[in-house]
Amino acid sequence: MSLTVTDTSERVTAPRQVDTVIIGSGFAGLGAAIKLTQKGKNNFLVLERGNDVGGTWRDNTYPGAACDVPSHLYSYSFALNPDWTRSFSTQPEIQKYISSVARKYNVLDKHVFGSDVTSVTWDESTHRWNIVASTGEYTAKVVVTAVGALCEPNLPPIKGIESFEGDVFHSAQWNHDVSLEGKRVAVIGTGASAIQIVPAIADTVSHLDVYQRTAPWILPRFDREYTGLEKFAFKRIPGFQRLSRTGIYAARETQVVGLAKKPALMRIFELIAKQQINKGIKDKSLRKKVTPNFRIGCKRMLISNAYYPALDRANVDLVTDGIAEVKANSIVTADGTERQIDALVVATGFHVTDSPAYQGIYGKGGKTLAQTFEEEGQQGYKGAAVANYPNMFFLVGPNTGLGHTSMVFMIESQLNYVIDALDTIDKHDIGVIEVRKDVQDEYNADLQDRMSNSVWMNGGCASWYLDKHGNNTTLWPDFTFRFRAITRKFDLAAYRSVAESDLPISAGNTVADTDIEVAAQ
Ligand code: N01
Repeated sequence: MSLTVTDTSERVTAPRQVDTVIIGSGFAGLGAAIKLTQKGKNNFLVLERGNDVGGTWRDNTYPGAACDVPSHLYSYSFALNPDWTRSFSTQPEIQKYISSVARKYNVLDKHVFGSDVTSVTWDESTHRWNIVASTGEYTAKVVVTAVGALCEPNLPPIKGIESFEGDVFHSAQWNHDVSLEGKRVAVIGTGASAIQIVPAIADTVSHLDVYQRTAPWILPRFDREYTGLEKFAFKRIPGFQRLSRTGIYAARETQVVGLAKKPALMRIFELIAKQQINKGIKDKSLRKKVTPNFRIGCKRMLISNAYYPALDRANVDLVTDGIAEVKANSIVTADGTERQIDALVVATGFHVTDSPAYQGIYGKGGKTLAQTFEEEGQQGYKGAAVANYPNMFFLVGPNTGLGHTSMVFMIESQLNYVIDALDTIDKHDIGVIEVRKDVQDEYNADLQDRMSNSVWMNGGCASWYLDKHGNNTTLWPDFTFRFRAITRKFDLAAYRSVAESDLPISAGNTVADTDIEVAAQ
């Protein structure tokens, strides 16, 4: 469910000039809008391609969609919600929460909804970013990109998939106009989305084929409704909710020891997950098929109590032979078996290390962020800045992802950093600021060094955590409180900057071929 918000879409003719443009309004972009407003930095806009806030939680409306981090932690620290109905909230409740926060903090009028950003180009003569969106053109001194890692659906290049004549949709673009009742359905993928979809539709469809390429590790989901007494305590007993949040945070943080430092310790989780398999599945050959062959944690650990029992149903088949071809009404696997279907759900994840969003960001010298990441790997500094992309800050940038706890914690850490950066820019009248490449390189060398003992690098799996260079450029390889510590304050010394008044031409002039060499601090 998404709350209706005022549609502030507008079409502008001349470029609209603002201090800051935020792209995207999920947890990160919305958080940035709130923090900027609280700081009195009101000359900003949020360009959001959807018609509501919420980002991935607005888009992922598939049956069974829910968070695998408890909501008392998966929420803003400055907007705790005592009314969560259960420990692991469902998508509608999370979306309702995000919408209510946007209203409470009065930032909806800063949003330009329906604003699909097609290019963001650094103008070396004006020292501003030129932004082209479906709602018009904008210029900004600073751009904060908050597009998220899970926003561009990955459609698999499976032979013949375009010739399928039934209903077909990606998990993040669920078509609610299509009823799956009584239909023969196939789900491709067995990741976090698929294992929520499968049990949610298994008793509605007539038959379900689940196409598994790699078996995931699945742990129990300790989900339950909160009692009236608990909800009363969350609301009325001072500190109770924050204490509960801290307890969840601390318990989850212990996983970092196994994930990032001593993968052998993860065996204990494998034992628990194997019990889960035995509990949920009677058929021994099926148990074997769903048992992963890599160390738990190498790919994201999933949680579900309903997935294995769903696979064990008479009307559900797990198909482990690779898909050779999709035909008009069927899927053919490598062994030649053809299975008839009426509808196809593609739960194959997202473009994470190769997001199309990077193709439209043109930095110094006209190089796209996609090109930079292609050549150098997806590297940044503290997940917030990338050399050659001046006056641009990233939320949920490189190496800020997590496999064990709340992304909102990381987002709030980054918000501290970016808002402090904007304060620093104002305080020192900085016109252009850019992270130093040597500092960025040193930061990444240290990051990959710390990553080297982790389960993600040694767990024996292929995952979207790694880029094509074999580096893990998505995850933070340490305790999250360490990330909080390094992002508490903006570190100007890591950047080159030049004062607005020292720029060769003042912003707003458009003299061609003026190349700014950003002066060393
Ligand atoms: O995507 P995934 P997702 N042919 O990339 C398979 C978050 N999330 O949408 O493992 C056949 O995890 C692929 O197989 P393999 C969470 O961060 C959170 O499920 O690559 N199969 C895999 O099984 C999560 O990590 C929640 O071999 C193909 C699946 O598709 C992220 O979103 C809920 C294929 C993709 O799994 C993404 O999850 C849901 C092909 N060509 C999601 N290509 C919460 O609860 C891919 N696959 C918070």
